[in-house]
Amino acid sequence: MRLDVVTIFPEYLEPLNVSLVGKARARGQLDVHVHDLRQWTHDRHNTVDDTPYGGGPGMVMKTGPWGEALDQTLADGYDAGAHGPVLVVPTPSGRPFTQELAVELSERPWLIFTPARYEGIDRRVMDEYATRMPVYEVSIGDYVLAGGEAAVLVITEAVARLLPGVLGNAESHRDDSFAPGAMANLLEGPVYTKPPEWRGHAIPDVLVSGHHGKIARWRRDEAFRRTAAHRPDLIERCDPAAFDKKDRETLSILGWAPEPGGRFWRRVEGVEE
Ligand code: 6GU
Repeated sequence: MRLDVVTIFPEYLEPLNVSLVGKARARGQLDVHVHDLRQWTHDRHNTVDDTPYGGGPGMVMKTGPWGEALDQTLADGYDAGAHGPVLVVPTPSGRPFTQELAVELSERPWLIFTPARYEGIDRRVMDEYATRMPVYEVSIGDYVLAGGEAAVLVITEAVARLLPGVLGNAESHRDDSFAPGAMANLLEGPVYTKPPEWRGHAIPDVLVSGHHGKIARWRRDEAFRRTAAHRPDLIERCDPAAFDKKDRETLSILGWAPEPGGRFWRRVEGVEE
């Protein structure tokens, strides 16, 4: 996979040399190119922003530098044999970045990121490139960052670990929270390693019982417990038909019951946590 990032803070992308993404680069699984947007400015002050039409606070990133940057990034990539580019525009007003979108992006051969500072990029830049390639405007959560660079790091890490051969163990995705499959929509429960007792805290006995069925059941119950506590919205989205008898029992103990006639679960009032 080829990744291009155009930014006014190339040094912000240094973490792409570290850990999983850094190793994927070193192994040639990821071909990363970080570009300084200011190289496509032509004035003495390397200006990339200007005041917004219609007034209001803050500044807007200008069309000119982005247009030249993206034209050249596309031309260089195509020359190097890349194909099928997708433009990924990090913005708090984008669609939510989810595991599903990470999977979709991991299946593309070439991602071009345009992290913005200030109030964002002149709309016409996205409109122009949308005529040439898919454009994904993406938000990584319901909070506002000072710029999109940290979001590029987040998205890149989520995507890179899904590329074939990047994670050591191909099984490692299977139980991810948010992975499709049996545990879909459940968060992962707690994990433990040696020693069996630490500062008076013992590990749950079931984990050393050698009984794989009981261990799987315990893990699933813990996943329900954690999901109910941290992400009740995920429980509400579940189809009760997807649950077995013990799942229903566990949920009922946690204070959840099927909506009469509906497909959603709802919290029952008056049940203790
Ligand atoms: Cl992608 N960018 C910025 N600036 N803020 C955000 C975001 C992105 N996602 C959530 N907040």
